[in-house]
Amino acid sequence: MKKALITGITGQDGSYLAEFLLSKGYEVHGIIRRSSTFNTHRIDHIYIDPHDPKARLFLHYGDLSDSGQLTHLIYNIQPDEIYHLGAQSHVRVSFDIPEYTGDITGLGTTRILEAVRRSGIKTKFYQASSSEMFGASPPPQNEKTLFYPRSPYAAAKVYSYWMTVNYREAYNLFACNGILFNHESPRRGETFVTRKITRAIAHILAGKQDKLYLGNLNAKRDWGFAPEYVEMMWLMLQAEEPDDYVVGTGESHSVREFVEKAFSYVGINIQWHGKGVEEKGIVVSVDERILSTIQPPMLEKLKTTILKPGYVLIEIDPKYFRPTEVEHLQADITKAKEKLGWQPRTTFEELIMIMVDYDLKRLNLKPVGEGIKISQDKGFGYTDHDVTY
Ligand code: NDP
Ligand code: GDR
Repeated sequence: MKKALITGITGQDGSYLAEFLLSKGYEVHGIIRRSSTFNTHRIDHIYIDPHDPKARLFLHYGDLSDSGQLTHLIYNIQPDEIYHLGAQSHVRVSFDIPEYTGDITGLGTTRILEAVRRSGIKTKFYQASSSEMFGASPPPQNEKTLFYPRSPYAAAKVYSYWMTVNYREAYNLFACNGILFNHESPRRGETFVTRKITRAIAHILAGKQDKLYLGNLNAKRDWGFAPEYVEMMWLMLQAEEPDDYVVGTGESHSVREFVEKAFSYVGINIQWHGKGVEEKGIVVSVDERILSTIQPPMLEKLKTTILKPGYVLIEIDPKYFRPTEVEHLQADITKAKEKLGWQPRTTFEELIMIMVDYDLKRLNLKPVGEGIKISQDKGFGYTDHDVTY
């Protein structure tokens, strides 16, 4: 049985990757942080008591700032593959805590690489590199595009990228960088823009929120579906030779488009008025479709308050602007397609439907339905867990 070690197992990608590796027959070890509140909700459904002989998922306390424990774990577990996904992963937050971000997102990678080298074990290593490293370099971006980081987060990821390349060249380590463009899912952290929007829609329809405040609506991203991207992480470590790959969809859309499509999926049509920080998203019409998702008493209330033409539903709050922004990311995935035969299978529109439906279900609202059907057809192992945590 192959053994994998995942840092960041409690995050969006870590949870999908753990599921995927368990389905491939792996024994999976994950590093979790001590927290005063539970932080394992994304993996609770796959965890079984380690005393059970069937257990194949094991969790260990550790932190990317603590090299002693990282070395101890790597030496004792002796994983065949290490997936290093742990990071302070929020770009906006990295401007507030640049030093911490450098320590965890940057130096954390070196701590793992050194732990591998010093423990002398034979393992393969995956580094969660990011399209943010391309920053101001114009699209489309591929493996040869110049890095031009625009945040402390991106600078830390560039450092980690090159440390990974260096350990490959200096010590012959089987080490790969997956340069992943934005990927989302019902498990996406709630402060990233896609999930913030889909979650707000559910809260608005449940009568728990009456406005959505956003930052830069013009930024363009290449948004894909996270469960497909973790398969690519695994594929990279199964290749003959270690290499670096760009992973994305090849399509790019603005935050504005995401907002419009997500709201129109539940029947709320938005039009934009004004410019810059004065811009507002105003309800222009509400389709019949919305009637099916909300219970009558709430529907009547919302119809007289926020679900009526002219209501200002979206406003700009400059606190969500970044001191330096990444305006346009769009992947050129030629290499991933040609060398590893990987390609994305979920469209932008499908991704939005999936995320909105799961957020509606979470608040006990009736999902529109297409998103749930698409995710089930894709067989990505959605369980009740995805709507109850
Ligand atoms: P998340 O933010 O959802 O997860 C981050 C994980 O890192 C969590 O498990 C978190 O633990 C853990 N972590 C944070 N700080 C530490 C620390 N000091 N010590 C140990 N673990 C820590 O990120 P995603 O799943 O979205 O992304 C996974 C990786 O891929 C990250 O490195 C991210 O930067 C990178 N990436 C993500 C992309 C995306 O679009 N999602 C695109 C490209 C790269 P806890 O749960 O306790 O907070
Ligand atoms: P990003 O994701 O910075 O690309 O990093 P995020 O969803 O935070 O931002 C995407 C774009 O949306 C704009 N935006 C807002 N963003 C947030 N979070 N909140 C808002 O209210 C808002 N309004 C507009 C942002 O300015 C930005 O342009 C993600 C993370 O997962 C990284 O870890 C990963 O490396 C990259 O994707 C690829």
